[in-house]
Amino acid sequence: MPSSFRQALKKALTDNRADAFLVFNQEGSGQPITRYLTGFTGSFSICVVNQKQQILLTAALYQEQARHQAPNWEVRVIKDRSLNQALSSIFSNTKSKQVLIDSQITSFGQALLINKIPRLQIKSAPGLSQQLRIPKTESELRLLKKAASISHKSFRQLLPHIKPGASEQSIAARLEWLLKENGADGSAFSPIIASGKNSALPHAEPNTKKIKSGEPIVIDFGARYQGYNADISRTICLGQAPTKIQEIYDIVRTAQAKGVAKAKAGMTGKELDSVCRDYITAKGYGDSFVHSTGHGLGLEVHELPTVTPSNNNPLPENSVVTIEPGIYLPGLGGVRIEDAVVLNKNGCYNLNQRLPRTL
Ligand SMILES: [Mn+2]
Repeated sequence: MPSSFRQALKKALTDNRADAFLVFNQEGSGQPITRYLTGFTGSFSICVVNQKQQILLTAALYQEQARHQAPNWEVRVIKDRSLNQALSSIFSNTKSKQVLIDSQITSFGQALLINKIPRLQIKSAPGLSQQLRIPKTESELRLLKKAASISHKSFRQLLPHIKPGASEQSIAARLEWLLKENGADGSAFSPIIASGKNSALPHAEPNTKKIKSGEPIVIDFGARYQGYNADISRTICLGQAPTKIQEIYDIVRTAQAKGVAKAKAGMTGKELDSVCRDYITAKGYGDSFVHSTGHGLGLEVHELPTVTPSNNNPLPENSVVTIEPGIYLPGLGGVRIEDAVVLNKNGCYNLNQRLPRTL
């Protein structure tokens, strides 16, 4: 756990008048924060952090892995799968304890389990585990850069295989294979290969449709490397693009470049969103830009901070956000261009600068 994070967590405990922070990692939502805190990558654990101790509870099958990956944590094995007993043993003294959880990643069942333990009281800090991870450390940035470079290489190798007659699905499959072949843990998410009319759906799922010449193809993909994700979109076209597609392409391309040029730490999410949105609106396509400009990127593909019209908070230094305006014309097609940038006081560093943006 980075020392900056430990300090922020201790402050959160004090601010919330809580004795301990508790994270359930059970098939999903608590995994990124567990990995961040401890290094443990398994799919079942509970972390308990208080001002003095850090305890990692896990199942017997994970004990070796947990001791290896989380050497600074006191690893305890949950016997007989009794979570209740395991938690009770940690909070065994008679004094009542205030336990801080992040309600966005704690299930109702998990909260009930805490509730069943006498003397434990729940305090909730929704989103805390993402908020504390917003500023990225040097080593996190290195992993994000590596995820980006694997993605770039894979995209370049994919291009010769995007030809008329190839199905969206087969291109998606090849891309996932390339990412792994080039050293990724895997795909950050199922790649979007959306051609023709499908490209007008921002979150289209690749299907058996075959690619044709003269269609826009939105490719949204990324590698995951040591847990850290890339998230990149490019729009390409085989042969001559129709006039309308070329027109919206140029608008999105300019809006995206403006966003990257203006992005810096200290501006609010709303301000950065408006850089792209106002330009697209001025060009007459405001209603066709149907999503937010961007989102945080790290151990999760979508995390805080958000680049949305509703985020009035300043974007912190060393936060990583995507800038991904798009225009979608139902029945015709869509265009999206997406890079992820690291924000600093004077501007930003574009993690995906090296991947060309041409239709
Ligand atoms: Mn994205």
